[in-house]
Amino acid sequence: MAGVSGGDAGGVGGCVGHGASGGDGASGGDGASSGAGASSGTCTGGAAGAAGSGGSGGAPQCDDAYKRCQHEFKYPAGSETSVELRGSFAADGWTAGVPLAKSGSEWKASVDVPYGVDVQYKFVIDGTKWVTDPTNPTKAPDGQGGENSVLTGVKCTTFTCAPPVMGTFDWRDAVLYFVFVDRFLDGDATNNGGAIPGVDAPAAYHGGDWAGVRKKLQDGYFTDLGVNVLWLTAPMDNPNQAGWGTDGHQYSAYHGYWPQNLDKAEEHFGALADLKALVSEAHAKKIRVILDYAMNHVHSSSPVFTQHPEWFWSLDFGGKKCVCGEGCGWEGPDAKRCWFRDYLPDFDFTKPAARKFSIDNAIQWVKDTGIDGFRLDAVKHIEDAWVTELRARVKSEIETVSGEHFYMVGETFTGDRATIKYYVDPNAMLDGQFDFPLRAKAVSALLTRSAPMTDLDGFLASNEGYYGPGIMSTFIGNHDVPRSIHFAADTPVWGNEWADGKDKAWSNLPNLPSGQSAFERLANAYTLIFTLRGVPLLYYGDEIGMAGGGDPDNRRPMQWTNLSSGQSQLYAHVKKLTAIRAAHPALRRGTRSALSATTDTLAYKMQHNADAVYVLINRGDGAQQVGGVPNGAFDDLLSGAQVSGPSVSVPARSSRILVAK
Ligand SMILES: [Ca+2]
Ligand SMILES: [Ca+2]
Ligand SMILES: [Ca+2]
Repeated sequence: MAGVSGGDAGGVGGCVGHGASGGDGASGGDGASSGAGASSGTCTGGAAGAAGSGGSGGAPQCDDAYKRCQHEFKYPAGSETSVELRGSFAADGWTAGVPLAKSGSEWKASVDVPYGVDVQYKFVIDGTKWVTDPTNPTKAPDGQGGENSVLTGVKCTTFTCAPPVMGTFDWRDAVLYFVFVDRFLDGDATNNGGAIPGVDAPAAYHGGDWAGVRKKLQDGYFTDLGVNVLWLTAPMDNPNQAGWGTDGHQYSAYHGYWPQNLDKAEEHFGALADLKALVSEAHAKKIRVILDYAMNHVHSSSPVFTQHPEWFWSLDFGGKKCVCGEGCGWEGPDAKRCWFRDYLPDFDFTKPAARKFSIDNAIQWVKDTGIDGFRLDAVKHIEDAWVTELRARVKSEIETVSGEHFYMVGETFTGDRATIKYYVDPNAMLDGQFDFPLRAKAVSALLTRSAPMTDLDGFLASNEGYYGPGIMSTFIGNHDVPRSIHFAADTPVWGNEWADGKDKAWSNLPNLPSGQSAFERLANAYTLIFTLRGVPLLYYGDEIGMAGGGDPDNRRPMQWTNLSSGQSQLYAHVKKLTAIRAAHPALRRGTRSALSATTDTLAYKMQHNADAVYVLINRGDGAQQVGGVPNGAFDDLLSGAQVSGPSVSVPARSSRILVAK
């Protein structure tokens, strides 16, 4: 939630306040959302998330259980036409094999295997005949009267980190779509309620609801787009009253970040049964659902605040009003106790009873709805024990029943990677967080063109492995920053990638760019995040480059019709990217290696086991030769063109995703 502008309460937006355009986020009314709190100073410069903060560049760090070593499997070549490896090297390794490639007198494949753990395996010859490894004498019973070959625990000093996998879904395969429920689709006009006095239209409820989301599921919108996880705004009941944002405007609770009755569903979105029906509909289509959960605070009208004021930090703090960014700082020692707005009491989770109440509520939402994960708001504004206790209870009460890993992704709105990384620990805290530093680098290199692509190249090298076994969520836009398309305009509406857009939130609102070029630049940014590891996030409407300034203008009603040609072209590009990503494990689970970078171009290779994919991006306004590609012939999965390395022409403002012919 970022709080940025309005009303979200919190907002805060990360870096925004510093260096960038002002306003910390709090401006808005969400209050909650943002949470972030600007991390001072860290976001403004190019260095901000760069290699600097926190650590050692690209070398990954993780516990042995998450380490993976590369091991080359070989099979002596004979008259067979194919050899495939099957085994316990991966969770799905017995069903999804790795093909070996013939090289002289041997078949070979380099495969990631778990660190220090024995791997049982067989080769499948010509697609039908299962045999042990003739070059490896170590064997074990296969439980079916035969034997498997055994690779004895491989250890290595150069390793990658892989997240834990449980159940039927590997979260590295997720493509996330953020449905801002109130602004998506009105599927049931009977729940729209009346106007709230004092609130202007951009900050009022717009009628969107869970029935509307369900209808789009039924219509196949998400399936067509290639999305397999939905993130829905917070479901808890919020009050029907106005609250002042820091921008001098009154807001409603359309964003869901002012929890009042924590165990009730927000009536503007529907009944609990509607949310359950939505989740069931999604699951039937192999789409997971995660809910936004705002745990930092409640609304002052909430019964829990009335009944248990001792579970909340007092607003009065040494004679000052401890509102974040006002009497108290968004950062520093007061960051966990400050109130996002003076009507949003802040839980004191140093109190075990308060923690238990809140975590009980979060767990109950999971049990009541069958959701698959949480997006957790403003994590750096709450006490760590809340996160660690939630993870422990998710393991014991949810995962033991579902048999599926419950994904938790946090929001810490900052350019400081060390702060973000602090919470990333799939075993004890969060699976991942939103990669704000990567977003900043992508925007400055690909959209505003204020930094050279070599800068992005260096950042990517330092970012790889930085979060260990974490599954970060990569993104270009969200509900706390101006719509991405405006950074991509021929003359960017905002030149600073951390701009919060509050100068164009209520007036002087930006229009949809004409022509194709802005959409082509945004398409390039999507090529980047859909060809890197992580969970790529699409903020609703960004798949068609919707217009919008700062909060709340970045939350306009979803545009369902009358797309411009630029919008249609962008949508088609995103669809291709999700399909290419689904077809190539290298893009979801692979290791990246840099191929070349210039001011306007970037090229890298993604490889996972036998799957190798080459990504070439040209942000320039003319065609460029992109080097570093191997010799040979390639198919471009985006355009269908056939090209040859080592130097490939890439048209203006476009990208190529190549596989060897
Ligand atoms: Ca409605
Ligand atoms: Ca309500
Ligand atoms: Ca707090």
